[in-house]
Amino acid sequence: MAVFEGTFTQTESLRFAIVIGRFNDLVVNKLLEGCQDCLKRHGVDIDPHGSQVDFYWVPGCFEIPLIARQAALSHRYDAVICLGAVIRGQTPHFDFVAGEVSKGIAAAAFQTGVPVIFGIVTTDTMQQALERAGIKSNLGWNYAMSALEMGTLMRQVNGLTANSYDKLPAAAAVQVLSGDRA
Ligand code: INI
Repeated sequence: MAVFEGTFTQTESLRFAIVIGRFNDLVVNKLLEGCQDCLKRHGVDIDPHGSQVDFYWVPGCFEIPLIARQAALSHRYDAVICLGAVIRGQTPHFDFVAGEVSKGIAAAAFQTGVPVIFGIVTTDTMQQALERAGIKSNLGWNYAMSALEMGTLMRQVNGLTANSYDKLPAAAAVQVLSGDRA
């Protein structure tokens, strides 16, 4: 038998999508900074014109799951990182937005077989959100770590090595990523 664990090394062939909800952009831009900093320090080229990270901007958290699912379905990414902030103090429909984005992100991962990281800060106040986005710690960093860990773990689970996606015929890659292949 074996132990499967994600790693934080050999990241040069990993590919990520980052889906970002603009709403509460003071918080969200700091989460993005933390996320990019972590990826970069682990050897990922975060240049949007490079080959490892694509960025998708959407209006708010409610829109994140749709784009995250489509990005995952494209089979271009090892993991999709969703970043957003839902703050209770500023909206009576906090529960709707927070509920939909969490359900939607979970569904996107299950439906596609691609890790989709829940990088959504949900707090009662703007102060609490800012504390989690850089004043005390920056959860954007943690979300990037989760993406590295899950992306590399998923390659192992699917029996793929560093550059295998590029070597697979497109149809086989689709089957692997959707979990159809034995
Ligand atoms: N979107 C957020 O990302 N965070 C919020 O706190 C928020 N509030 O407060 O309402 C929010 N609303 C916008 C929502 O995500 C959609 O973009 C909008 O309803 C259009 O569909």
